[in-house]
Amino acid sequence: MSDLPVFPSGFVFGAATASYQIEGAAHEGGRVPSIWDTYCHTPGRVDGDDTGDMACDHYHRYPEDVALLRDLGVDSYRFSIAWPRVQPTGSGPANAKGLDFYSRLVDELLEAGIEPAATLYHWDLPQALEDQGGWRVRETAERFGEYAQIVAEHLADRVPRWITLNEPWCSAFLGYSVGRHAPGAQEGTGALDAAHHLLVGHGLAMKAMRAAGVREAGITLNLDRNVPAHDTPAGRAAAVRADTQHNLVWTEPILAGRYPATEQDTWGELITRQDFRREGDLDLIAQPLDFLGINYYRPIVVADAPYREPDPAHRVATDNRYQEVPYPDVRRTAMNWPVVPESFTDLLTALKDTYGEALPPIQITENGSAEHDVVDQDGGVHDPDRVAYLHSHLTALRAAMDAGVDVRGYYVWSLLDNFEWALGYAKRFGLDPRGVKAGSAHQGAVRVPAVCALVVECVGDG
Ligand code: IFM
Repeated sequence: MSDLPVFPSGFVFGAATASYQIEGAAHEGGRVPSIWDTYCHTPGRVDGDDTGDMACDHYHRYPEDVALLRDLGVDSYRFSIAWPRVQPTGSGPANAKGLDFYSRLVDELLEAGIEPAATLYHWDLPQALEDQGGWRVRETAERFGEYAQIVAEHLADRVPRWITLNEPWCSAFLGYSVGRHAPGAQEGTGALDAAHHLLVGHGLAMKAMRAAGVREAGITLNLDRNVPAHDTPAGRAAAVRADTQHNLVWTEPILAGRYPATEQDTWGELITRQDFRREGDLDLIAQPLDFLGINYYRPIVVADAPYREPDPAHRVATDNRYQEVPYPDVRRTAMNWPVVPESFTDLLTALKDTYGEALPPIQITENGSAEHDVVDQDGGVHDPDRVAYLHSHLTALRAAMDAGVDVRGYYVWSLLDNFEWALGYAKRFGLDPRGVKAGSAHQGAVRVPAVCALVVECVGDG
């Protein structure tokens, strides 16, 4: 490809996955159920009643997957550690077999010349902790700090880059308000408690990782670009409420050491009770980061709307007087997400404008697209839509860097087609079609490596 953007030498290109989405081996090596096992095994929760029981069988096939990464030519691999494998009930001593699995994976990566980047929490909370209140209760944050200590002490010498939480928005709001992610709750204050305890857990994990001597530590947020549908005072205020719920609830405490000034307008009566916040929490949450991880996929257009539930006693935390409206006239991915690469540039430059020097270097820890891939007559998946998506988003990323945003790396989501949460296996984000359902036309297909070429060709020495 001739018009590929060129990135500075030292810029990290990688691919990402998450434990429950690829590992399988749900009952092996001492692993016990997480909230996602429970959720998937509750009929009707996940499309097709799919589960992560087997997923891509990465637990057994990780050497093949590391070989794929090596052939792809990436510098780094971002994976997540399953808490219920390492500390099955979420407290007490470590499970040696669980730690050993990740130790073997890390060694295999290092031998292949690939830098490991580990996420401590990509949503698989031990079910035993959910039974005691889950993220609604502060004890879960404390347990998370202890788990972080166990893992970091074991792997800090070989894993240079660490991420505390992946997309806490999904854990708090999809999990405890929308109910479309495990544990499937639909609550008001419970979800706000969860958001705060995730932040506290992040702070405790940062402390534990620093004590264990990790080289680089940060958090990954799925920041959204919330665009007002109408350029009116009401339309702009609705976009600010969406921004508060999606972004500011995390970026304000983490980057600026304060709670969002707009939280009262966003949550009204639900945020009046603040006993979940303790003195000293903001200092814990706002510890310096070595990088901010950002997962970015699409913009969201929002319009002003009344509460869906007028009675605050029955209102969920994501009912904030706005509604999403369709993005006009653009291509959509198989997730029905609009493809608007320039909004990626806008998100990053706006973040820089807002936080200035307080914004740490950025790692794009996920970006990619699910597409309606077709297996061609030659048995290959030629991926034109995914190639176009990645190409345009890498160009948009480079534009943000040219505008002064300090971005150090980019990880494609995802290495493998895998378990896409409540949507099961129907949505394919992978550079490799491993995680497809048995019997699907995609089984055994070979992905033509245009995407791979795209990733490695972008590195120049500018
Ligand atoms: O598959 C997910 C991933 O687990 C978290 N970020 C978004 C991806 C695509 O939906």
